[in-house]
Amino acid sequence: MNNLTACPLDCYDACAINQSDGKLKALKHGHTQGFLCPHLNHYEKYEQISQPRYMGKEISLDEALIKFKEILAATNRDEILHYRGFGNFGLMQGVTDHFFASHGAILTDGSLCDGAGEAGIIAGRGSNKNMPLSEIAKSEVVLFWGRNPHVTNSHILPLLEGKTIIVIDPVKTKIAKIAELYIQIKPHTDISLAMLLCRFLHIHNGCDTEFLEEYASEFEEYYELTQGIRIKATLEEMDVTLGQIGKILELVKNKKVAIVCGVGVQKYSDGADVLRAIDAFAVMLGLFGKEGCGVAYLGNSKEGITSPFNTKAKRVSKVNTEFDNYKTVFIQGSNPLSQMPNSLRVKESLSKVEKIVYFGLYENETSEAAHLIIPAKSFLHKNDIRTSYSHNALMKMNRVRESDSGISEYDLSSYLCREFGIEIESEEFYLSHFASFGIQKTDSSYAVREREEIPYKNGFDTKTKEFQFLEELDIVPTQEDSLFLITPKSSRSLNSQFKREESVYMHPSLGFNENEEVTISSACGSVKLKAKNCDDIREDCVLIYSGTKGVNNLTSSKHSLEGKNAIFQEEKVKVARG
Ligand SMILES: Nc1nc2c(c(=O)[nH]1)N[C@H]1C(S)=C(S)[C@@H](COP(=O)(O)OP(=O)(O)OC[C@H]3O[C@@H](n4cnc5c(=O)[nH]c(N)nc54)[C@H](O)[C@@H]3O)O[C@H]1N2
Ligand SMILES: Nc1nc2c(c(=O)[nH]1)N[C@H]1C(S)=C(S)[C@@H](COP(=O)(O)OP(=O)(O)OC[C@H]3O[C@@H](n4cnc5c(=O)[nH]c(N)nc54)[C@H](O)[C@@H]3O)O[C@H]1N2
Ligand code: SF4
Ligand SMILES: [Mo]
Repeated sequence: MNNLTACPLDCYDACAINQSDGKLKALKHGHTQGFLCPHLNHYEKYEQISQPRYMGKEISLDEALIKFKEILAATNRDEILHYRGFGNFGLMQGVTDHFFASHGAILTDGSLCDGAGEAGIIAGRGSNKNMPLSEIAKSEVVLFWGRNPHVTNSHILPLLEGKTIIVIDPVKTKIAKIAELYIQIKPHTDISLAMLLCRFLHIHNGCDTEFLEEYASEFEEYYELTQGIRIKATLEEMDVTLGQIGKILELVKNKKVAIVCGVGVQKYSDGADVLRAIDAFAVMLGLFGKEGCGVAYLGNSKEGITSPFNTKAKRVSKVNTEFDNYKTVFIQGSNPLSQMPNSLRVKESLSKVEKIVYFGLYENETSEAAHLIIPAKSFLHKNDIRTSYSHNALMKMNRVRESDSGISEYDLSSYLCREFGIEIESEEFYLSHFASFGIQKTDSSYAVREREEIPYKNGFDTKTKEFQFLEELDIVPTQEDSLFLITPKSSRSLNSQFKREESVYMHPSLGFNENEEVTISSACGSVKLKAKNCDDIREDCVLIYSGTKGVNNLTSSKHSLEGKNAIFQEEKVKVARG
């Protein structure tokens, strides 16, 4: 058995793993440097579902498969919905799409994650090619803008040694505490800051005009647009000083700069414009196409890879899915009852579905609501291959353990294809299809062949090869009398997997006692949680981590204006005792 695999989780780092002496270990070389993270160090302690169930009763896997077939056979094809999340990032997860698309079922599109930011990046650059970790390693200044590396991206930390760190985040994260400059910005005001940075950069003749004339010739028009911002009122609105803006400009001047953005800045209706405005600042500095420079976000993990599966299907959005339009809903690699916005709506809508089939690893709100539960095999027990949204490796995920329980995505799809007369290739065929996009590197690892370490060297991917700036100033005002909801990632969980948080975190000045029960409410719903005091949070914010039960009672299922994304931080909230 080959002992090499990779962590399957939806995480920037996508770590290579070696099984030795029955333990999961990180590779000594490469970005892991011998370390995984708590999720993977304790991976096998989290209890997985081992036995299929139908209507609450345990059944055998064969019985579960027959039951599933019968359910599908008894449902009109266009009344079947396949809802798939990213519980596992292996490319073979998509093989179920092949069956459901070929069968004539409905699939999903849209995103609960990075879609708004991605739409803004594509509007500006024409594509979403990422600045990989290996390039961030070469930069002199790293500006973390709405990303929390100690929690979500810990393998970037060793690369930061000796670099100047700047952090822009409403929460004083660990990286903020060690930064040269930390700006505790008011949430949802980053677009104004990005535009003001461009304006002052231009005023101080700090723009890379040679670069701009070639690749972003409309920069003067953009500068004019930034002049529409009222400086004093906007500084107040953002809770940022002129001194801080000056300091950022001083620190990035003539340096190799990586602007490392996360999903935090774009959980809003105008999330696309936020990333586009941050990109514009990077463009003004001439940071694209140069070593150690650029903007790192969540790149397109499938860049350079084509799908071997049939994926042609009618699709509905993942954000506001009307489950009750379907008789059968098949949920894979996802816990929508916790992780989709507007949980009360989701609950109501799912409660009207005749048959919910849950295909996953763990018990959660969604498995509880499901009629048929089919346990998946974990990554240790199946073959797969993965790519990443933050580096360019193509990683084989070899089966490193044997297990009798659960079924792999391929085996489930192959069973269904056989039963319904749909053609499907062998598992090896698909694995070698994906492997064929790899190119071996000197250290014997593989990278995706088509990806460049330094993208946009010869201009952008827009029609004109030039960066397309925002043309209108469209800043969304917020309600004044309530608190911002910040809902970021927790170090203990991966969204709703592993150890989930149970509290709401607030600044002590809000006056709640430690562990006192409070009700947090928004226009969409409410949730009761234990209060925890924390000095690192602004007084105008409450923080509830992703994965906390009930957090999405508060969030709206409206879409971002661009990118068909969820907007988890748009709704403001109130907190009351009891
Ligand atoms: N431990 C752990 N790791 C994870 C995950 C997990 O659940 N747990 N989830 C994985 C997934 S699915 C993803 S998408 C990635 C996301 O990883 P990150 O991109 O790091 O995402 P978040 O933690 O949501 O938000 C990052 C930071 O944005 C800040 N922020 C919030 N609102 C604003 C704002 O208006 N302006 C600015 N400037 N900052 C703001 C938050 O305070 C937070 O510190 O992490 C992955 N890795
Ligand atoms: N309030 C709030 N809500 C959020 C977010 C937030 O920051 N705040 N973040 C959003 C983001 S960025 C994301 S990406 C989504 C994530 O939302 P989901 O995609 O629902 O992610 P998880 O909660 O991690 O659930 C993943 C599920 O995948 C299953 N699974 C794991 N491995 C496998 C496998 O190999 N095969 C199969 N079949 N199943 C498997 C597990 O049982 C687990 O229940 O949540 C979004 N929701
Ligand atoms: S850091 Fe991310 S990719 Fe690496 S082991 Fe942990 S969860 Fe997996
Ligand atoms: Mo995500």
